[in-house]
Amino acid sequence: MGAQDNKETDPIDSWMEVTLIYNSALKEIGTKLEILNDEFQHVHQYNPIEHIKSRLKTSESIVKKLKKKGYESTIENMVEHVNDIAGIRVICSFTSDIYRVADMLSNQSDIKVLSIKDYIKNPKPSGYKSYHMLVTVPIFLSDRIVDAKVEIQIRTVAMDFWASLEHKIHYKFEGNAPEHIKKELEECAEMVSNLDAKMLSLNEEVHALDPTNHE
Ligand code: 0O2
Repeated sequence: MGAQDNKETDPIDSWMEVTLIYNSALKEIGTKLEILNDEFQHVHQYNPIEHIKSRLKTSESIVKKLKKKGYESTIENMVEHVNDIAGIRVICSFTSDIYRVADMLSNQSDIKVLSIKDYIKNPKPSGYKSYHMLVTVPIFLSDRIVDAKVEIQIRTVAMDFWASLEHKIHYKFEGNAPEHIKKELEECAEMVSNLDAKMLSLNEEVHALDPTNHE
């Protein structure tokens, strides 16, 4: 988090403050996404977003991540080195919607995009696919403005289905799942990609045949 312009800023120095600011950031981004979805419905008669899930990382998970990265558990290190204290997952119907939502959000003047990881174009070796954006959003407090980091994961319903099961398996076997399970997950990831591509082309075909479509 950083100061904006020349407004006064104090370091975030308590867990209560971290919770307040990151919760506010989740609300800000959540509202932006809902507005974009409503506007899209109004203009194009369909919703690119199926649903949105948001969560604040637990203190235990934050401490675990800091330890893994070799940092002491301080508020300063948390804010500096843990990028997903505030996390939002956006579930879309089609792959094309993912890029549409990402563009619409990153074009907003108060959003700063810090980094993008496109695991759809470059899937992880596990088969994981998702579009990750790390952004900051300004939070207007009574006496200052702070930029809060939010990790946004955007993926299709099918990618989300795969990631949920893979995440469960990963934790169950503490990262050492049997080879045959890993292989089957990779095969499922391939099926997910094929399914997403088929659903997208079907949707495009139906859209092109729609007599009410004037685009
Ligand atoms: P959890 O339990 O979901 O919170 P960073 O974590 O940002 O310091 P990294 O690992 O480069 O560094 O970030 P990346 O690649 O953007 O991944 C962050 C999050 O994406 C993970 O959070 C997961 O939620 C998800 N993710 C990444 N890779 C995989 C994967 O192979 N399978 C599944 N199911 N999810 C994945 P956490 O904190 O690792 O875990």
